[in-house]
Amino acid sequence: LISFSLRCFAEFYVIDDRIGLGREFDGIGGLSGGGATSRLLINYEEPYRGQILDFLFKPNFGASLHILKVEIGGDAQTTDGTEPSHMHTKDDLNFFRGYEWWLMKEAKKRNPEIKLIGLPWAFPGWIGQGTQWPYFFPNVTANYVVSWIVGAKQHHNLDIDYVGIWNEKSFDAQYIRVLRDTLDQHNLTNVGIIAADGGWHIATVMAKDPYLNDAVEVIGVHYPGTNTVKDALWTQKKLWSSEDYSTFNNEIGAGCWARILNQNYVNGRMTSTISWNLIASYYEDLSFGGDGLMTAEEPWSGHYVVESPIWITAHTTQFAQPGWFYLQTVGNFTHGGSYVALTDLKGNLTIVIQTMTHNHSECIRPPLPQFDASPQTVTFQLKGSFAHLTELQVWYSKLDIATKNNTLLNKRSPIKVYDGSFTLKLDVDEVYTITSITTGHKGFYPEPPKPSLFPKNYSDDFTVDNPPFSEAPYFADQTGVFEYFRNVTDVGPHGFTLRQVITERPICWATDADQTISIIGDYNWTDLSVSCDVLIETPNTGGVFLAARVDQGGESIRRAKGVFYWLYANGTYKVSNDIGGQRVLAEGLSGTRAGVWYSITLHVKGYFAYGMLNGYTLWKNAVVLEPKRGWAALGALSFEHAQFDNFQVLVGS
Ligand code: 147
Repeated sequence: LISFSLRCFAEFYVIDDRIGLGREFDGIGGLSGGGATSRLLINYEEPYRGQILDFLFKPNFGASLHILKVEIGGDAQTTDGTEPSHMHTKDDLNFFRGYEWWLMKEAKKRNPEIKLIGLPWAFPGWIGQGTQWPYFFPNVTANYVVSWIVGAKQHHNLDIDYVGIWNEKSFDAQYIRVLRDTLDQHNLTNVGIIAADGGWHIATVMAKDPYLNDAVEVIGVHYPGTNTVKDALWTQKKLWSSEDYSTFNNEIGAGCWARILNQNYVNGRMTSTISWNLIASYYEDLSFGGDGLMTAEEPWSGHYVVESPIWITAHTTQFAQPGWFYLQTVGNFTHGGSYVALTDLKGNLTIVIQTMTHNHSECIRPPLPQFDASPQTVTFQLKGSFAHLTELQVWYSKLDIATKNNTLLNKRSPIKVYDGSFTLKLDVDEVYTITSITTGHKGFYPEPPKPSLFPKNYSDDFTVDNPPFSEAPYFADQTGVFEYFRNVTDVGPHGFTLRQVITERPICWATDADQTISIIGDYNWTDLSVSCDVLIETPNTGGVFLAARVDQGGESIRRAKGVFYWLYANGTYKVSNDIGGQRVLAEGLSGTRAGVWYSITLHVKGYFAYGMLNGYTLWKNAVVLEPKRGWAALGALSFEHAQFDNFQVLVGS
């Protein structure tokens, strides 16, 4: 009875700037990479590709992101694939690999103010000079990272704003200082260092090490659960959740995102939150499928989905910009939920409110302590610079998990403010933006094409003069890097090929396979025939493979099973059930060697497989009990050069 009667009255919340401001707002971002999370996006055709980019980056349209963070490719597996380095070897330098350059330029085209961040997950092997450690030669690593920033400007006119250390691995104070010095020596004094993309431990070290403290501009932590620690607050540095979210992008993902965007400041004083990932543009059966602000994983059909987290993002991004300030008057409501208030210091005010319930806003990590949220009436009293406001715009979302009948970024009639105050009846799982900003807009494009399966008859001869991207469509490298190659020594039919180019194990982030592999197609493929021309480049010890039913990729690529048809330079072949070649289904002589092109076909149907070499059956009746399904793939026995041409897959034949 008491609680019932209490709820009939509104709770009061004051919005006031006379007591001073809170921290400067640094923006909301998305992360491409860590790894290969935008792999399929580049292969979308226009106009769909441009539409997707508009939903991500165009101001006053969709997510309208303030920050784009990208992986500095390190040639190694970093969650959903490998991203190429700009320096595969120490004498190599190439700024036209992968898709992050393209993505950053597309983001800048739409929003010239967008901030750019680069962070390595992995490094090419030569960085460690045999040690497999990036801090052994701090100068080498710092020069490598700075060369990426210099090249971004030189070749793409991109100004990188921030750079990180080593994603979620240990940091090294000496390296961070060397990196700062190296940046300064290159006149990159404006590039800020974010450290260390892991836990809060760095804050404690910074408190004791003034040189480290000077070198670091932003303390960036991952998945902070909206909380901070004393040591971090004591540094007086900017605090960012530099990677967060990683939750499937349904209503619960949107609830997670709404809650942390608000409470990362309310509870943790973090002034930026960056979503892993920006867009789920990788085969969904790889690690963490669908954990992006929206989904675009079918370039062959053009189908994409603007998921609810896009509109949750817009609730903040379209109504407050980096450089605005949070007010000190932010907080949690009595009956669950929270609010932040921001101002541009020119009289504008934006209040963002979220009332997510516990079970509808759990993120992938960390565990969310239990809390209650229930309908409530709140009255805001505007004071100081905001006392004179008479009308505010209202944008509204409600995530209805049960019916999926969501309301997303709905413009409602403006609120009249009487005597500096207004009252809202809040239900649960809602987001409100109450603002003096009048430029908000819910962007719209006609429905994209319907979803469709990967083509059942697909081929690629890799013949592209001056390819705009280094990678062939739909191939998703899981260990090693496969690039278009102009084979100038071949005067015959193999002048244009696909080549595996990594010849040394990288300084890994995850556990790359000992073999190199690129997957393609549909995870549900069972019966198919896959053909390719292959060239082993390494005499005696080299080898290549073609595979079907590859059942794993991403961080578990080492454990991939499937049907692997190997040809070796030593004159033998093998059929194995695993990428490691341990479970042998068939083996024998093939007469194959390095430097000669061979045409091979792998045919799998039901429980049986056979293989052809140059048009003749080399082996047959290999028994395949498992796996039942998986991608097609090609690759090499180790980190070695190898080439592929005239790839073809025929499904169900
Ligand atoms: C992060 C990585 O930084 C991302 O590249 C991506 O893999 C993402 C997927 O959720 O996760 O790495 C983490 C892996 C494990 C934990 C936290 C972050 N963990 O167990 O707390």
